[in-house]
Amino acid sequence: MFITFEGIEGSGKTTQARLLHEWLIDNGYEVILTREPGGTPAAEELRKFILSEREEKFPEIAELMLYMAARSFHVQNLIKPVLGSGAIVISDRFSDATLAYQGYGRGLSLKEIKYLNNLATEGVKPDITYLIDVPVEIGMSRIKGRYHDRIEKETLIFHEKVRKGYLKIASENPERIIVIDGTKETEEIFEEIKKTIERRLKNGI
Ligand code: T5A
Repeated sequence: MFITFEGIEGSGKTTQARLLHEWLIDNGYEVILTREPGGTPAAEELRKFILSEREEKFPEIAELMLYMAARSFHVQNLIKPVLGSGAIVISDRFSDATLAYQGYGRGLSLKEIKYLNNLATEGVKPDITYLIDVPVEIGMSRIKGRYHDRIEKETLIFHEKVRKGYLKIASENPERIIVIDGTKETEEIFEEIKKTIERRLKNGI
């Protein structure tokens, strides 16, 4: 089973991905928690490159290609082998993030991103995606005061576009993407996630 978590900055997706990881381990499942960009040594190096400030202009196309390159390392060297071994993979962000950020946020072609995603993922798709949805002001207020990377420093308008993009992607993939109200308490959100996962595990997906 391949589970992904998505959402804007400060939505609480990392918190929920960690809780689910712990809960599955406690229940005897073999499961790994990974993230994008990152997850393998090469992809983590690319993450540092992508998210750090540079003196020269960072072309949007270069950004897109680097996310895809990181995804390719991640899929080939970690996600595919682990899924192949029968274990569960939880990824904090995956291909929907590129559609939301580079597509809806930056305005790059959705069609081209879908094509590149298909190449980078080798057709690997999540079985379930949790979109933790919060208004941008709430997400931003939660991460106030900590270091902000290159993408987090984008304008509120950019993050609004990303949020709307995520909701659009969810409306187009209702069988895969579960939208969760991320403004609730952490424990309440996790109870909701746990219920859907228990059902899926019982039904064998
Ligand atoms: N990106 C990524 C792209 O542009 N394209 C791509 O293709 C991909 C893969 C990656 C960056 O790259 C971009 C998106 C990102 O800008 P990241 O590390 O995944 O970076 O992204 P972040 O959004 O920065 O991840 P964070 O871990 O910072 O944020 P989360 O996961 O949304 O939030 P979390 O769980 O760490 O929580 C943030 C704070 O809120 C609190 C937590 O305790 C924490 O302090 N919190 C809550 N507070 C109240 N109520 C709740 N329910 C709470 N849940 C958590």
